[in-house]
Formats: sequence, C-alpha cells, structure tokens
Amino acid sequence: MMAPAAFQEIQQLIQNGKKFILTTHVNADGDGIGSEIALFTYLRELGKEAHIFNHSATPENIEFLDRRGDIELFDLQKHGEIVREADAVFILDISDWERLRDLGKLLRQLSVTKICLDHHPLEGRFGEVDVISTDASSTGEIMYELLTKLGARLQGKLVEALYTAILTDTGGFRFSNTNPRAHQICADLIARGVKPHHLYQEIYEKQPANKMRLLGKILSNLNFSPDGRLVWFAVTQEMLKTTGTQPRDTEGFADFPRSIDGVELCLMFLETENGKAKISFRSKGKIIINGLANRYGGGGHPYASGALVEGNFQEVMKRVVSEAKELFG
Ligand SMILES: [Mn+2]
Repeated sequence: MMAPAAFQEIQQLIQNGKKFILTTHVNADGDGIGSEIALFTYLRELGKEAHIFNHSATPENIEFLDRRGDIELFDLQKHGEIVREADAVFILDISDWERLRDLGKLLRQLSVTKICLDHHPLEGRFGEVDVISTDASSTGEIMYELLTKLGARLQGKLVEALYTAILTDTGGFRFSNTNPRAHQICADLIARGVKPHHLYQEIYEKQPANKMRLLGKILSNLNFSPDGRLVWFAVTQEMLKTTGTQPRDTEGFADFPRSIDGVELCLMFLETENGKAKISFRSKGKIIINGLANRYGGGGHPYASGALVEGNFQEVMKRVVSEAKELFG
C-alpha cells in the first residue's frame, strides 16, 4: 500500500503543477510504457501539460498503446529546456540513474521534484518522493492504486495501458511475481472495458514470420549438457542475416528452451554487429545466475541476468558454458 504521506505529496504536486515529465528505463517494456501512458492520459484529462521522454524506441508489440505518437525519444538539445521548466518528473519502473541515460544526468543536476514509482528493490533514497513496493507485481499495479486514489476515470486507453503493464510484467500471469492483487486489479480493468483477447493478440500474436523462422533454427540446434540441466544456443550475425531478422527479434528467446522438462538453466549467446557476445542467463529457479553475470561485467535478477562480453565469440561461449556447468556443483 502506498504511504498516505507520499500519496498526499503526489496529489499536491499534480494539483499545483502545470508541466510534468514522465520517463522509464532504457529498453522500455510494457510495464514502463503502460504506466507512462496511463498517467499521461490522466494528466492530459486534467488539462496539464505532460511529456513522455524515453531513451529507446517503443517495442513493436507495445506500439498500439501510442498510436498518437505521444512518446518522444529524449534529446538533450530539443527537450532539455522543457525538463528544466517542469514542475515534477515521474520516473517509472526504475530507480537507477544510469538507466535513464542523458535525462538521468540532467535530472541529477536539477532541483525539480522527482517522483519514483517502482517495484524493484531500492536501497536508500532515489527521488524526492519514492513509492517503492517490492510486493507489487509491477509498476502498473502501483499506478493503478495511485490513479484510483486520485479519482482518475478508469476507462478507455488508460485501463488498456494498465492491463498491458501488469500482463506483460507477470509474463501473462505466469511469473513468480503474479499475486492476488494483480488478478484483482485486472478483473477490475476487464470490468471497465479491457478486452483480454484483444490485448493478447496485440501484444503476443503479431510476431513477424521471420522471427519464427529464426526461432525454428535455434530450437533445432540446441546444445545440452550430458545431464540435460543446462541448455545453450548461439544466435550469430549469419543467422540474423539469412532470416532477415534484427537482434531485438531475439527478445524472449532464452525463455523457450527453459520450458523443456529437466532444464534448469538456459544461456543465449547473441553475436553483436561488432563481434561481442550478448549473453542472456535464464534460470528456472534453482540455480542463481546473477553472480556469473556479474563476473562478466553484467548483472540482473537472481534468475534472469545478462552480460555483454568482448572477445572471440566462440571462445567466450565455450568459457561461459564451462563456468555455468560449475554452478550445478
Ligand atoms: Mn516492471
């Protein structure tokens, strides 16, 4: 639950302010963008000036939330002045300045009030107002609570955006962060007009055919450890070229082999254009892998981490696989 003091502060800031900035982490996802669109819709209805500044393009499957093109890529030259004049900045689904890139650097120098809504753990303080709820499934869940308390009209685009946030961050209500509250909120959102099958189709059933061809190649060439608990695969530049796909098309691919019975850990090695290895570590929940990711200069959650490693692609793969095998003890 949101602390009453934090809520009152946010309520006052919105009431008294005229101009607001909304942002989320680099490589924005459905939760960050859904939360932004929901709050943006509310602020605009109040007649406030609001801007959404992000640091990377909206993923294709979330673009339907932004048909009007309200989300802008942050450009220090173009938008710096708007940020300086803002009454408050909402930072959603993230409490890490680094992942706010240029905007993060600018915000740290400014005295503008920063309000952080996030469900990732935070040590210490981040903004002037922090609403950090690690029990929440998603930032969308926190945003629902905020908008409900503020008396927002929960309908249309706003409810679709909140539903998208919760649906995507819980992996369609499959991940361990799925909780009763997430279901209760989504039930309410459905009662208020969300069509689950419609959003499901928008988000999950508009995949490009090329992406499926690439996935087919990958799934027919998986490597297994002798006991079948570790599985790994490579996505080379050559594979991307022959299937006409982009690196971003591989998003979520590491989750597929993990669904094989007996597999505990899946590693995806994506060869970048400049020959580096972008590694995704996905564990089913027994093997903790962010330690290994850290060793390679990466990081993340205990069961879902990543790292970007320089060096000969095949050699990096060999080395990381052999270190991953050691995690099984
Ligand atoms: Mn999230």
